Amino acid sequence: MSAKLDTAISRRSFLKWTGAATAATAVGARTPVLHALVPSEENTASGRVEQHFSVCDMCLNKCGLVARVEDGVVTKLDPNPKFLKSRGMLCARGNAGIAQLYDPDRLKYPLLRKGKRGEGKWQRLSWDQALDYAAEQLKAIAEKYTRCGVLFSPGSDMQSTFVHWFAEVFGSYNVTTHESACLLSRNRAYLDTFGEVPFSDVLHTKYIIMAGANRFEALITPDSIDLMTAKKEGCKLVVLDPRYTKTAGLADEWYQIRPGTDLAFFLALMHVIISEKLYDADYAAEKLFGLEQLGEHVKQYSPEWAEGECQIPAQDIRRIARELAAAAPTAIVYPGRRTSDYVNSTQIRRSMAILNALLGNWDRPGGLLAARQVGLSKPELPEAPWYEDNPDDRLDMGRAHMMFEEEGSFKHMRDAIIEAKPYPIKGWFVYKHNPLQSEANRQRTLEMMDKLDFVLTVDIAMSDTAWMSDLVLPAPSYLERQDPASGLQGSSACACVVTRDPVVPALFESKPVFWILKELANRLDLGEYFDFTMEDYRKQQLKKLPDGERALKEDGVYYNPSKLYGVYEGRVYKTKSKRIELYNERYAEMGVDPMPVYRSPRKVPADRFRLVVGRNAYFTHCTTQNNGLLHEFMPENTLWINPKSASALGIRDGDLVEVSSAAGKGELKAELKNGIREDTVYMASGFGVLSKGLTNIYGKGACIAEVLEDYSDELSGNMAMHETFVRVTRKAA
Ligand SMILES: Nc1nc2c(c(=O)[nH]1)N[C@H]1C(S)=C(S)[C@@H](COP(=O)(O)OP(=O)(O)OC[C@H]3O[C@@H](n4cnc5c(=O)[nH]c(N)nc54)[C@H](O)[C@@H]3O)O[C@H]1N2
Ligand SMILES: Nc1nc2c(c(=O)[nH]1)N[C@H]1C(S)=C(S)[C@@H](COP(=O)(O)OP(=O)(O)OC[C@H]3O[C@@H](n4cnc5c(=O)[nH]c(N)nc54)[C@H](O)[C@@H]3O)O[C@H]1N2
Ligand code: SF4
Ligand SMILES: [Mo]
Repeated sequence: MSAKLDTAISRRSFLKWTGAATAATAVGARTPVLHALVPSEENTASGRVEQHFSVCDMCLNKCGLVARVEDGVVTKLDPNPKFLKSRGMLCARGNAGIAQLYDPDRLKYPLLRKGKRGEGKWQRLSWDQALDYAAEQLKAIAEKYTRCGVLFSPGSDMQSTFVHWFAEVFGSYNVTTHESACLLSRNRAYLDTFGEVPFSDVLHTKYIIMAGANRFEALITPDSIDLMTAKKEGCKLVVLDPRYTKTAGLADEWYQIRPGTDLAFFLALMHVIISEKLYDADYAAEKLFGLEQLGEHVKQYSPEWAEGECQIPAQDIRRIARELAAAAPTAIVYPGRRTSDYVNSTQIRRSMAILNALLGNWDRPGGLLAARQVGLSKPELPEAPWYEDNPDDRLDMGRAHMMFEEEGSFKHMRDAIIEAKPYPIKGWFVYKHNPLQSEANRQRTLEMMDKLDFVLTVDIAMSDTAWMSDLVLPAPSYLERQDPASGLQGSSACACVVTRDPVVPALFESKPVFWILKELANRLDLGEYFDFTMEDYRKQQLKKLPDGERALKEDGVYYNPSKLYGVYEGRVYKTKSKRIELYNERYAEMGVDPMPVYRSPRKVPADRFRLVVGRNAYFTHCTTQNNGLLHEFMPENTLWINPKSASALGIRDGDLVEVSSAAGKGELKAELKNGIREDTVYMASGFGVLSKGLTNIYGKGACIAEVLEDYSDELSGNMAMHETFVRVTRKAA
């Protein structure tokens, strides 16, 4: 049977559901508030009302929630008041989780591609047929090529750990995740300075410099909420961003920095702090490695010099350096998260890490803090059968200086697959990840897919990556599935453990990836490696937390009241020198700058603009644009352009424009914004989709991944998303 994407629940019947739900909510609203705190069941005029704890999965933050279920339908999601990390909040996207669960565009049963990739012709399969087919394909690739001939790409999720485990059991080293488009350069920088990746005690700080991050739109809990509270308590916020973001709007000072020059600013701050001896000399002598070298190194980087690079006045740089040092150690140069920006992003972030180190903003209230263990145990699994004997290394090995072995780099992996060097990869297992929208240079990803015999995507919706796959398997949403426990260590709120149980049964024929992997393992004679249930797994995870199960059941969260400050007292750092490294000897040995050296970014040609990326508070990456509730906030994306630059090109607000680069082009409406630099343009991601299965947004806006060129950070291999120059031309009014 060949069928177009079927929609078993039409939009009309979906509305009927929501209508019923609204009526039921009105009755349920009389339920005492206390019921929101404890999962309970009761009978109301409309029928059964239940409350279930769960954890939001509309983005990475995992905010605790209580789901109201009436007559088997989820009618409302509320914050779990006992979940401190999100400070009693569910954001707009968290509230819109119901529209993800009941999205008429959801994938409903396994689909096999018929016709060419992207043609949109699908055959419905039974699960047995789909799994037999997938197992056959994976086996054929392993036999014809090697077990490393399959690439695995798990997205950010509590079940992703099983995809990693499956890759290991199957015998492939080739795993890439979203991380090389996200935070690896920050991680690299902090690991190579402090020996670990810290988090920020925003709530208690007195001074924050936020550069290349946007916490009032790119939400990280509790930082986003704590930033607002800290500001009310007198914390000063200095923001560096070429765009006037919501964070810039609420800052005490905003500098519209020349993109790619943050390093000049931070080196100049260090120049002032060291030359004026504004740091704590005793602390430095005890904890830091390489202060003398750093002092020599930053002599060349005066505020007057920096002004010429970053366009921030020298007198402001001097003043900010003094203010920051006066507030230290109750101060933070905010590490940020998505740092996949420039070819030297690791060194930019390292300059920020070094500045925090110099001022001692570490392991004390209001500074950077070490991550804490929450006491989860790693379940014991049998030894993977092929892994150690595998003759091959990761395919992307050696393509960047300091890639993370478990993550590699999507950009370099893609290049290596296209070149088929040093060996071919022919299969791709994608779970909850959408590289056709989230990785720069969409054409290049399509080129990579052309080299593959078999692409399998497990998703909740027909993402672009699913649309271009050979086999598409439907997954349940977070409100329908059971997940392992997950430790949230990196939060100043409290280190805690969360988990998920189904709030409602899985809709349609959707199946969790854990079940899919177990079934595939059985078909590949690897069943013994997946011979455990989710309950077994979770029990093992919680075995050293005697109160864990009870707390998760009764409160929806388990807290481990561990030490927050002074964690490193009497401890050595996990660096080569065993101290906090301003100067990195390992870098020097590898021929990498041991302290960040400034090199001016490429100049934007007069007839072009630098394209920058960034978030807004109602979308998560490229996932929620099609959400029935959220897409109304932004039905299509626009190109932010400064009115002066637009006028020079004859572009008026709302005109259709073409944006083009060496990678590709797109057409979208121009939006004139005073708050963006004249040499910079911006557009939101997740539009210009290939997939006709995303019915709210198909045909709307342009795809930024199509236009972004694929530069990468020299050290971490992270995609560098702010290095692309584009032409903008007017198409029509
Ligand atoms: N609402 C929402 N929240 C989210 C997410 C989401 O998708 N939606 N995603 C989550 C994830 S996975 C992540 S990684 C984080 C990301 O969190 P952030 O890193 O805070 O998010 P971005 O929006 O990428 O912010 C980067 C900012 O850097 C600016 N910028 C560009 N070039 C330069 C430059 O040269 N110098 C300086 N100083 N600034 C520059 C951009 O204009 C942009 O505003 O957000 C998390 N929270
Ligand atoms: N232009 C541009 N590109 C970027 C960024 C940017 O700011 N601008 N940010 C970068 C960053 S920081 C990140 S973290 C990455 C994120 O990149 P991705 O991980 O690729 O992005 P998501 O939008 O989170 O993709 C998640 C996919 O999972 C699916 N999904 C959602 N819920 C479920 C579920 O419960 N089960 C299953 N199986 N699937 C589900 C969605 O439909 C979607 O297809 O993007 C990076 N790329
Ligand atoms: S920040 Fe919003 S979308 Fe993300 S987990 Fe929390 S409530 Fe959900
Ligand atoms: Mo991210």
